[in-house]
Amino acid sequence: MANALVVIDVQNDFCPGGALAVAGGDEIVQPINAMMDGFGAVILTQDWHPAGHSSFASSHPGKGPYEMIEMPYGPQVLWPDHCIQGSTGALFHPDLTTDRADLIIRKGFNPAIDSYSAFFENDHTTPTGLEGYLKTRGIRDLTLVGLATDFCVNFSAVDAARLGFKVTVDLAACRGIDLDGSMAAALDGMKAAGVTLAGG
Ligand code: VGL
Ligand code: ZN
Repeated sequence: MANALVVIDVQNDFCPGGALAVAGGDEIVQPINAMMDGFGAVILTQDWHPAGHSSFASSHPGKGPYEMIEMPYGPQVLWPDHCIQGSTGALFHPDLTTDRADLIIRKGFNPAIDSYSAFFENDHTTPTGLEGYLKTRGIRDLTLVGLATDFCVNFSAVDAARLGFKVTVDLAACRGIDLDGSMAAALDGMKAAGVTLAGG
């Protein structure tokens, strides 16, 4: 079966009680587990930042979380410290089925560049390797679920569509942050990129 379920960042810090909690983030865990048997491959992504990462507001004196800054690769939202390598917040939600994962891909480990997408860092050029992994396995058909709809799911889905994958985002198994209208923009952007939005 040449299809894959790509589960984006279902980690403690993006769930209620976490450092960058997404409302209802934990509600999607059981639905995602239930979807896994319908796919030939299951891939999990893990946001994985070194302490002091350039996307953290704490790394920019005078700046606060959710403010914008200009990075060499373009505008960047500043976030609360989250998903620090080795921390409890970076672990997958304890109820997420991880045994079914063929691959766990980590992203955001470059201190100077954020990485929302599972395919490219935020410079839109440095690859994570996921494209090669999927294509060499003959996987062309992707369903994306996870957190957050308007950031990492959105960037991953748009990149995947541009790379020629057939992409569905199952919105019933996603939750968003919605910063300054980012949810509506993300839904429009995904549609424009040719992503199929299901479960909304
Ligand atoms: C994410 C903000 C910062 C996400 C990751 O998983 O959507 N958002 N890092
Ligand atoms: Zn992050």
